[in-house]
Amino acid sequence: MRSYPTEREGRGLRIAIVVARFNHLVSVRLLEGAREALDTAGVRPDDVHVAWVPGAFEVPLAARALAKSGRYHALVALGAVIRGDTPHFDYVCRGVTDGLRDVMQATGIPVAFGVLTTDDVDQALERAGGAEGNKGAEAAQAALEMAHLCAAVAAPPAAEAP
Ligand code: INI
Repeated sequence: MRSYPTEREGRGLRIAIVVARFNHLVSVRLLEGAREALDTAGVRPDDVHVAWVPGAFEVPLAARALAKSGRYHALVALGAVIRGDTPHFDYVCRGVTDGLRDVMQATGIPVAFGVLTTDDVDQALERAGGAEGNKGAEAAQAALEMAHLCAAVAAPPAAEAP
């Protein structure tokens, strides 16, 4: 059995981040986690492009445009959807999850999912640099790994293919 190597090196990769402004206090922490993780992995700051959108519901449309541009090896989607008293939460969650899945499937560009869906703001902050880590950083690392995997599957020289 041969496995594709797990690779999270950032040098030479160009990454787009789409971040929802809604629940801004949480979003900026997710963005900082993602930025730090990409920097640590070796992605050049000039190769990290950030697109702000109003809320999580708008994230898939911006992600689609960025993915279709052909400029990026992978995308990172960030935001926080926090449960309220109405079913609105469910519709926004479904919109962003289904939408991002569709973007990946339509374009073949990896989209890492760093959109929090929580019951309250404390749960969100715990996952945005608090006790539960930073899901923005985790999403950034997932984006790098998937960029390498997709590149390896698409174009391995025959002798090196698993
Ligand atoms: N958008 C979020 O990103 N998080 C939320 O918690 C949220 N809530 O709760 O309403 C939210 N709503 C806005 C939505 O994403 C759109 O921006 C808006 O409906 C305009 O299309």
